[in-house]
Amino acid sequence: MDFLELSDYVLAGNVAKVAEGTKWMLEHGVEPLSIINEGLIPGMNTVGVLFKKGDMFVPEVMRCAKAMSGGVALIKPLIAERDIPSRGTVIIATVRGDLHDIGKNLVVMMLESQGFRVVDLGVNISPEQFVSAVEKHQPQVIGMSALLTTTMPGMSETIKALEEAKLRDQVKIMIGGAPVTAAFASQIGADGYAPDAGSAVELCGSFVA
Ligand code: B1M
Repeated sequence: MDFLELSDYVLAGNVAKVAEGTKWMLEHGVEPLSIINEGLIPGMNTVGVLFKKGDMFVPEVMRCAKAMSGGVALIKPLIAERDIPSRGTVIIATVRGDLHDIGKNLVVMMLESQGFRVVDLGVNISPEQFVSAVEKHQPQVIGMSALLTTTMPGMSETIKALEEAKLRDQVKIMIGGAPVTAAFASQIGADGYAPDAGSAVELCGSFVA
């Protein structure tokens, strides 16, 4: 088993082989962080590229993310918190009145696999809940998802609530979801729009660079 093989198993979404390979490497003294950085993450990077190009679809991406998470779960207990490099904290949720979470969950998985700490508030999240979460977790980025045209106004209401709470300047705001556009993002004063999970990771990366 080598890093390339492990990375290929992530790309194939092979949950059992990723777990087996990760265990084998740990038993053979491979440094835990290297397994993540040189084996698991490169596989997920390729998944992100293929998904963005439309060469991979949601169920496959979910399976790859599950395979990767299985490997990470075996390694996490062996690494002290401080050794895990974090690129920053992202609070993410689907806005008030909206229960769609498949796309948002994909964004969460991709962000986590790329080294962000993600606080996922879930679905149907009000502006007030976003404000409390920002006060609590002090994130660098807030991500809002909406799949219904009727819930998109929840995004601008959340931005207004953050302004009123004097928290707007502390965070970058990313929005996404099928009916959302870049024009809407600039209209409501968000910092960016991501059309898919791969782009969301790129956008967050640019925010924290
Ligand atoms: Co609903 N639904 N739905 N639905 N649903 C849509 C969105 C709809 C377009 C279907 C249609 O009519 N053609 C329509 C919305 C119409 C509109 O407003 N324009 C609709 C409707 C009307 C409804 C209900 C009102 C139906 C009813 O009850 N009468 C109801 C509303 C419930 C509510 O939310 N209050 C409803 C319910 C549901 C289900 C519960 C059955 C289910 C959701 C299950 C779940 O999420 N757990 C559901 C589903 C599955 C869909 C469709 C079929 C698929 C959505 C999806 O998951 N796509 C959808 C039709 C469609 O989009 N073709 C539809 C796959 C997912 C990977 O894509 O979410 O776009 P997406 O995410 C992408 C990007 O958008 C982006 O990255 C993701 C990955 O690339 N992205 C972000 C998403 N969030 C992001 C956040 C970011 C960045 C990028 O930064 C923070």
